[in-house]
Amino acid sequence: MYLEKIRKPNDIQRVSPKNYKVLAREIRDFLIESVSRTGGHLSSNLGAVELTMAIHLVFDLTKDKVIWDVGHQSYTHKLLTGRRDGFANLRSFGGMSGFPKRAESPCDVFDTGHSSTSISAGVGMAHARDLKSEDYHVISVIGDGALTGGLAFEALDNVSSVKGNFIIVLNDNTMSISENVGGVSNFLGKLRTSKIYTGIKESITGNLRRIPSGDDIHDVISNAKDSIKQLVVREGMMFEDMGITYLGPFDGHNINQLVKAFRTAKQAKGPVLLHILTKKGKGYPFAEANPGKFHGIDPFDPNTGKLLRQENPATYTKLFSDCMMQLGKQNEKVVAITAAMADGTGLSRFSRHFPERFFDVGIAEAHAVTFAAGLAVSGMKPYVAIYSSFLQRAYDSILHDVCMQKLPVTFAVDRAGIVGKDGETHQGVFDLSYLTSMPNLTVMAPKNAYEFAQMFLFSSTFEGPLAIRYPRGEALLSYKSCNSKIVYGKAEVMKKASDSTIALVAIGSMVKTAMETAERLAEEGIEATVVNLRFAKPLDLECIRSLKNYKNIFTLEENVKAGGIGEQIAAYLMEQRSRAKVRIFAVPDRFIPHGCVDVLMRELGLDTDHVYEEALKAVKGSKADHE
Ligand SMILES: Cc1ncc(C[n+]2csc(CCOP(=O)(O)OP(=O)(O)O)c2C)c(N)n1
Repeated sequence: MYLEKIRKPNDIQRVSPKNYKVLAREIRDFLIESVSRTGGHLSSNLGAVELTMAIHLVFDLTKDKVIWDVGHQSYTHKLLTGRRDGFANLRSFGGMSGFPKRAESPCDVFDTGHSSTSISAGVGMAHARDLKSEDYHVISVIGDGALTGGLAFEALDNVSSVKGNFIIVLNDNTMSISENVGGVSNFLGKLRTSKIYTGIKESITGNLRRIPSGDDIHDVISNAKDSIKQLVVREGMMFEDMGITYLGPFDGHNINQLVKAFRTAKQAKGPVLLHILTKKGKGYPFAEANPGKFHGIDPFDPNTGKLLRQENPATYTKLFSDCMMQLGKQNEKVVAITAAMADGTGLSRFSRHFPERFFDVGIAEAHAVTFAAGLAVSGMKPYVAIYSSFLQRAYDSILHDVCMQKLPVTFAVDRAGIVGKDGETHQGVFDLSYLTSMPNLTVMAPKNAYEFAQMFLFSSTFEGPLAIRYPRGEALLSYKSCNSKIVYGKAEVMKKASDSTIALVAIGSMVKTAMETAERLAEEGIEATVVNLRFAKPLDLECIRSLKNYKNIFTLEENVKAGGIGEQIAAYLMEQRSRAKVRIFAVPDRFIPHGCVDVLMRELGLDTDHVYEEALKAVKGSKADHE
């Protein structure tokens, strides 16, 4: 076992070249076995094994800096920097993160999770190095999917300002989570397959084969560059014209070729782009055949590739898929937009039935929203489905392009609230705050599956900007009987107490917690009023005013406290001169790490047990005050 001998950064450099292939196989076997137990990102990691090994063989990971775009492909990097034991608790609370974390290792130089940041951060690091006259290499590893993000292009535009060595590794597997689409993908496709490109490839490999060590390397690079300049296809010239030396494409599973390519790139002055072709899921037939399924996967049987726990069909995402089918059939103006997440958001079915009304714009959330604004201003009825944390990318587009012009765009904000194992970068806990701060935007959150469907029905005739936020996972089927008709801006009173001891005012997923708390209080002979807000904006002020004389008002939301519904309700009650003791249950002012949703909710004090205990204390406290 060569992998066992790798206990710290640079240990891989002691492995003899003749054993590289065996080590690659060991890494793949380890990853498949380990991810099959814990779940995690598999396909992208299997594709990046040789690429990562080559980086670790050529660079000094104790000082050179590698930035992993998105970071979901960094498992081999974790293994090669001595974190093998961490895989036993990958992505569980207190365990190792599934993404690069500076707090986890000095070899993780930049935290990632959201796409397309690596070149920007790399350009910054390279400039800092040069300004401080320091000596290390900066390498940004970006996928062809992440390259569709606008931020990556903004960085490319700025790359030529770097005078020292800066390496961009383009890990091109033709896939985003699913098939990569759009102009960038077409452009890379041409670069991969053009006849002239074969000439370049041979020419470069020829040069690489001749690469000696030491000073002669510069001649080799300039020879390689000249031959590229002569032979490069128009597409490769795009990088060259931006001041970036284009080298490639290279076979991303040929470790010896990759090592040579990195050695060449390491010697270059200024920015170099290495175009590396990989296969997503490489070396595990089930993942090669279905890379999308194994992109991010729950625990599975490694022998069959089957999930250990069958997926629950009744997720909110699945319901959204059903709603979109219905809306698409009813109204031919309905169009659906995703930013490279057709499967994740549930839009795949819509895309098959209404291909001409479906748009995958790539990992480009801001563009997705402004594009939707363009569709809406021209008479279409766009639905933009984006996960809560990724929608942060589109803040200004929602505000400036949709809300200011009151355009009828509906945002399906999936994965809102605590999402669990992807951790800090993926928790969807800011949307209620930033969305409710936007004039003209209506913001709703359903308590259960039935209300979810009603809200999308409501959206079909609604004529302004609208966001519907809902959590990851299973859709709640309880409280069916509580479903009153949705009226704009109106909350639903689910339980009305005969006294004014305590009211629980909740939104979305937290309505269940409020109802469970009320049921347990009832067992103690305490009556509680429960309000399901439905609308985070506009808040039902009439309903909130009616609670003004309550002794205790608890607000519950799966969102940060700052700017959330609790603070807004408390401010309103204060204006109304209410004497109620308001207690806000919300996500605290810190980034929430990875872990199971239940565990995290307990940690945050947002579980029923905690709310109930606090409610009991509050009620007893107010009785004591009274006596
Ligand atoms: C801003 C943002 N939007 C969406 C995602 C979800 N996402 C994670 S990985 C991925 C695809 C990345 O494709 P690529 O860069 O080609 O890497 P690969 O997985 O193919 O190696 C997407 C869309 C994200 N992480 N960040």
